[in-house]
Amino acid sequence: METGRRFRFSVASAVNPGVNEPVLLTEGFVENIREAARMGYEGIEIHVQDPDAVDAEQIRRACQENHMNISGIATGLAYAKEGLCLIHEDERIRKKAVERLKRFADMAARLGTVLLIGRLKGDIPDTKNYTYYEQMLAEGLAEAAHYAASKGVWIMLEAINRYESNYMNRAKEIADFIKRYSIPATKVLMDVFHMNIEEASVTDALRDNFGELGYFHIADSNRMYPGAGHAPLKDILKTLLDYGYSGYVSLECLRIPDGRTAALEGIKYLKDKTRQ
Ligand code: LER
Ligand code: MN
Repeated sequence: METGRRFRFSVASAVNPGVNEPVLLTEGFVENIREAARMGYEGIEIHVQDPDAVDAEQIRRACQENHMNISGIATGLAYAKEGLCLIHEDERIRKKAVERLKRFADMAARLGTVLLIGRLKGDIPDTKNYTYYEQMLAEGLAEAAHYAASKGVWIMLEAINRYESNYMNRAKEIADFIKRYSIPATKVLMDVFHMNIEEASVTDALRDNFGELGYFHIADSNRMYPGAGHAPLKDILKTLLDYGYSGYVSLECLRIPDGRTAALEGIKYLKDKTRQ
């Protein structure tokens, strides 16, 4: 088994996020990039509501100057702040969600990164009509994914817990959905916080679905920084090492006691537990 670390660490960031958004660096984009680099992260994840309101060129330059990469652009703020959703009853809102994803894909292409989609898949209002909504999700996502693929951009579809989205909460369900509907250029985003709620075993789910894994969110069981809870993080990191994972492991957790401390404690733990 290969054990050298091929994956890179990144940290979630946003400008002026809500108190419970799981992002750690919360100044302007440029300052967040500098701070992540100073802390020893190899990438930074940016949470954005509307890509048209963001200066992507400034972000690109800041990355270049600080030898940093954007690990991914998270899209959930478009759901949290505007209610955009791929299975909304109102067709105009569904269309707006797809159009927004295309603009996100343009931004991702400019920054050489991927799109992270989780909350935009929304809640099924009537689970008796499950297939109807699943098909609706597949239709919207396929349109966005075809557009993204034409720009060379991949989508990472996240398995999020039942309290944030009431369907497809486990890694295998996301992987099966992508295959069943032949959604192009799309892989699975696994997040320890959600997996700890939904999976029988986080490490088994990771192993069983490793072939479909494209991006990984890390936090401890209580969504605090790694080392502050009881998730089996040592086993999880060992599995990622053993399987030769080569994507990003991105720290997405709560600002407890504060974002800076959590980001510093997190990178210390992650580097320590993956040192060869
Ligand atoms: C987004 O990556 C995520 O994990 C959600 O739980 C944010 O609320
Ligand atoms: Mn996540």
